[in-house]
Amino acid sequence: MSQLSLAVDVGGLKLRNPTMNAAGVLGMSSSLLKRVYESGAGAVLTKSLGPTPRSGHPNPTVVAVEGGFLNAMGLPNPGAIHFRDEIRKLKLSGIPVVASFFGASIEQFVEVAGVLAEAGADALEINCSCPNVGKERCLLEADPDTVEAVTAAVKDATDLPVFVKLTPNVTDISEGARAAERGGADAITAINTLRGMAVDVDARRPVLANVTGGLSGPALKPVALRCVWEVSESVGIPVIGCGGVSDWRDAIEFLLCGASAVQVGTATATYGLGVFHAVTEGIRNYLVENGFGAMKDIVGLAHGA
Ligand code: RRO
Repeated sequence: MSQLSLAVDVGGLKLRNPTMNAAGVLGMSSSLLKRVYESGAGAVLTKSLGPTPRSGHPNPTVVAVEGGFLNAMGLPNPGAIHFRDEIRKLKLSGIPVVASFFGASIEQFVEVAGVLAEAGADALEINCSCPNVGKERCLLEADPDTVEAVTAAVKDATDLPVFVKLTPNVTDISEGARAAERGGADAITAINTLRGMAVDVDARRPVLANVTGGLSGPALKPVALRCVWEVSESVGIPVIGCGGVSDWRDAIEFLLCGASAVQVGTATATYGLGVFHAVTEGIRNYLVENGFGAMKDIVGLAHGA
């Protein structure tokens, strides 16, 4: 096996390879995230953390659908302050940590960012794209002006790289991407889940207690690829692809569309943690077999010269 390096710098965050777990997947404890890193991820992401503990929505919160899952977790999390020790434990092991976080106001975003930076996070991912809660709890699918203002306020409050995770539940995702870039974002994560629903024909009711949820998994991949394509044509900062990455071919598709790194979520449930090693080694083999000397050589290649 060739040892071509897959190391990458994503908006100032240096990674040994371009894979991470998606926020919300396996991010509830340092022990799980340590396993993610030991399984080969380049960095780990926490579950989205807010200013106070939240228990989330009532069950059922997850349902398997054609090509993936619908979730309506409702932002369950222990609160940023209670998660500080988990971040510290990961840092003691030298693991790059991206802290995903949210707030109901710009002030809350800034407050939580401060807690996570102080705990030792290496980068922050602003979640202003949760599909499952109202605007009063998270700046839901935030409009471009709000994305810009939140990003600028967080960037003012910290020296850490700041990623902004965007929602696909808008007409034009490039507006949100440009707004994040104007606010000073160091990278864009595209995309969060796509709103959908499932119906139980026997109960004649929606399956999820929340009625709607966010679609993840292979069914989301074509939408995510399109979003990465459009975002990478709209901004000059790196893009992190997220949505339906299950194997190395999916990852290569995202890189060709303009992503510099990928996040893996649903596939960890389908294939287990071995997916990180399989994706990175598959990328490495693809580069070597096709005569590329570095990963950056294929980022955005599908856009043409
Ligand atoms: O917790 C959730 O319901 C959730 C979040 Br915060 C998110 O960003 N995306 C998602 O699909 N679910």
